[in-house]
Amino acid sequence: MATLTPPSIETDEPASTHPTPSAGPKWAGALAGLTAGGAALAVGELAGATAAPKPGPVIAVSNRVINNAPEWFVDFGKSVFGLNDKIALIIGTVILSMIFAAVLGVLSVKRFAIGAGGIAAFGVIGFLAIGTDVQGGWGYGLIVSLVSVLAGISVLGLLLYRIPRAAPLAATPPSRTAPANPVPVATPEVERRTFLAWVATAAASVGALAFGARQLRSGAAVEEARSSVELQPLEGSEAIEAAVRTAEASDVAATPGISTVITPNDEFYLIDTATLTPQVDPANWSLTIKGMVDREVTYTYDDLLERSTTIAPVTLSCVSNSVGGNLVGNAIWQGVPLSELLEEAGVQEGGTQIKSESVDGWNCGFPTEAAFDGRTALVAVGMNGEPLPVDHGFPARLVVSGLYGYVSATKWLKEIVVTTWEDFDGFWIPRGWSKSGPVKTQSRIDVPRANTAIEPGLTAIGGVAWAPNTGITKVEVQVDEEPWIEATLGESLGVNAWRQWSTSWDFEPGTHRIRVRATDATGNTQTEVRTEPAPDGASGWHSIAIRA
Ligand SMILES: Nc1nc2c(c(=O)[nH]1)N[C@H]1C(S)=C(S)[C@@H](COP(=O)(O)O)O[C@H]1N2
Ligand SMILES: [Mo]
Repeated sequence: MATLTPPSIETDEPASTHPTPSAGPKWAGALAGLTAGGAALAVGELAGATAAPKPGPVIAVSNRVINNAPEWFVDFGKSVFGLNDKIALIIGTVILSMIFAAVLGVLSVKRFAIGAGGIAAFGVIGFLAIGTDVQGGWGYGLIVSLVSVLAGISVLGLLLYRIPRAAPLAATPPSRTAPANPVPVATPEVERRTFLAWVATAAASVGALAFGARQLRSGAAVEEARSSVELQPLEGSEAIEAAVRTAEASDVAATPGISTVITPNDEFYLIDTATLTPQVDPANWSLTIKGMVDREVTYTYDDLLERSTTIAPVTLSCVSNSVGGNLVGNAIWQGVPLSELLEEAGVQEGGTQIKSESVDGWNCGFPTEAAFDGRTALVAVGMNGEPLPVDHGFPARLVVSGLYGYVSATKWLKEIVVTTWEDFDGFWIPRGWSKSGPVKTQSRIDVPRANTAIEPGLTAIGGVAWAPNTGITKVEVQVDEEPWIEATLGESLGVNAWRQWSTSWDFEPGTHRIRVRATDATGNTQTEVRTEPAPDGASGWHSIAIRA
């Protein structure tokens, strides 16, 4: 009787290339397991790092072990790794986990459930360790373990799905008469390469995640160190605070929408080349002054904190700020005068340039003169009464009034080198920016906002103007082609700080142009000639259009 059973398949290979009991060499299983284990750990650590200082799975497990292990075990760890016991234990935990994961991977080639179950068991250990940790917690532990287990099982499944076959296709004797197989069949070599490519991709992602986790964690640690810093209470600060209060209480400051006298730290513009904000632990940081000096000097963070008795409002501006732009801010900086530190090092004859470098290798330079000509030039540790925010250069940065940031304001400062003007060009100089970077006098209209509609009638016009080192003495405003009118200036915080200005105008219905120009204390009025920011800062009058 004819049978309905399909014709038997003549190869011992299944039609699909999915993992089957017989498929996959041990080495491939081990690799899949290792990668999956790595993924589980990295994802768990990343999830944990977002809640730092709560411990991630590795630390939590290490803590459990260190709290419960016999002494001989801890000693063994120390003798093997020659490191402190905690680090040895962390490394040990990771290595043990990896061995376990590799074994699981080998077993999973036969039965995926073994691998999945093993990773889940792993997760339970992590969960218990985090749950019982003094800094951990059960809810947090559950989330971290769940995402970690999910990541591990997914990666294991993904890789096992692509595992190369253990037995080459040639196990089926080639038939001489059969036509060439029309379906392209992956050769073992191709399969092996594909699998390795998947492993490599997954491993690279694991590396990136682990790096991200480490970065997040060190960020949290540095933020913690920063929040425990106490700046010197200063006598001079009271006078400045009083001046700020007066300025903020003035009619000009009351103009709705005008920039504040002091730019709050979290609103202060941010510019740097760092892809990852440097996380500098002040305990392991110091500032060295070297180069053309009589003696090399080094200062710890505490040295600088103790000596940071100078406080000054300084408007910092980026050379890339276009006319009317917002890459400018006014803060009160607290620090040590650069001249003091340079004098201790003893600048030698001919040392005409102050080069400074950050922990992440960015650098810049300005004339030595700027440190000694009486302007505010600080190694700053404080910004608006707080330790420097991490983004703004914690633990220390340079602030030099009257110079754009790109030639002077090194954040995460590490080193100051006295050199000659000719011998060194800062980071931005070969990239098309001028070697000298004095700040150009500028003024900006904050309100009304450009390209908005206002009610016809009497309307406040206001903004800020700055001419660091010189000070602003006059701001004028022009509406359409009407005569220029002089604005009222806000209270001055000193020559280095921007100054608010305001006036008002009775607008007829229709579109209008408003322009502003400032005059500094030397009598120079801003040039009308518009230039681009490159190479040495934008010039020209800020001009806006509005509709009444
Ligand atoms: N380490 C480092 N410091 C740096 C920079 C940088 O890229 N790296 N950029 C400079 C530039 S161009 C400017 S305008 C100021 C900006 O400082 P802020 O981000 O605190 O506003 O920092 C300066 N200091
Ligand atoms: Mo800048």
